[in-house]
Amino acid sequence: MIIIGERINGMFRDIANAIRERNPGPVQEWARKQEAMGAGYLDLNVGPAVADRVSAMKWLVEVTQEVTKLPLCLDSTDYDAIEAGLEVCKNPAMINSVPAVQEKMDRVFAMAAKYGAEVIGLAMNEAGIPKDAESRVALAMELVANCDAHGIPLDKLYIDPLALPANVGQAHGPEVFETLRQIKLLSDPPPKTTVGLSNISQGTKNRELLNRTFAVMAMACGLDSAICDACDEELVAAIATARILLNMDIYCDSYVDVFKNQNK
Ligand code: THG
Repeated sequence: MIIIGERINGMFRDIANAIRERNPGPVQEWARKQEAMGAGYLDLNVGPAVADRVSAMKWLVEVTQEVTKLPLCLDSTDYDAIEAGLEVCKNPAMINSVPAVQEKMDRVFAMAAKYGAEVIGLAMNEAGIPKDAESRVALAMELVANCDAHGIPLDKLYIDPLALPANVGQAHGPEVFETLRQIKLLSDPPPKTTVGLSNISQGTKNRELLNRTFAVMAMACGLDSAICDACDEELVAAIATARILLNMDIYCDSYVDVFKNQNK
């Protein structure tokens, strides 16, 4: 399972300040730290409070690329900001994200085809996030059809069934797991899957335990990636361990890497 590091997000005060002051230090420090912990992508989100999202996203991409070659996951509901980021990305990026809303899919999949980007498609539409797995899968199918219509290989599409905080959306948990299982039956090759892992524990106690328990349960349902805290060592260890138990690492590489400095 691929870790998409969540930390370069204006939701965090240090990153919000860094963006406002155009101070690359904290952004580059988190980029290096997340890469060292094994992140495969870095999520970049300018946050809710920024004045000019277009120039902020462009700046985030530029300063992040100065210190890492990791692919970037451009996280915004402002597609002008995403496009500004794509224009300056040196490597193919991931667009985060598009709901199953026709005019948004038209713009985002066209942009993805133009820039060779991967896309996260959200299992939601104008009516919001459905309660049950069946409706989430129906929206995933719309995303698959639109992705295919733009000639984008389906394994460049990541479906996000949308994980909600366990304290307000407990009933969604089993529906998310069932959605993950069914998505793998939608097409050949099937789309990939992702989830915003830390959503699960927002506003709860014992956040790390909820996050890592959800991660391994979702992995058993076929989760391919997660936007998550790459610097949570216990989470990284749990993911590496689940990879072994799911026979994803023939040579147990990620397990050996994570535990190489321990003699237990
Ligand atoms: N799906 C997709 N993209 C996403 C999400 C998703 N991007 C954003 C988000 N959800 C995933 N990223 C985060 C990042 C941080 C937190 C949760 C999800 C988080 N932040 C602390 C909090 O809210 O308590 C902030 C604490 C602080 O301010 O220090 O939990 O679902 N496709």
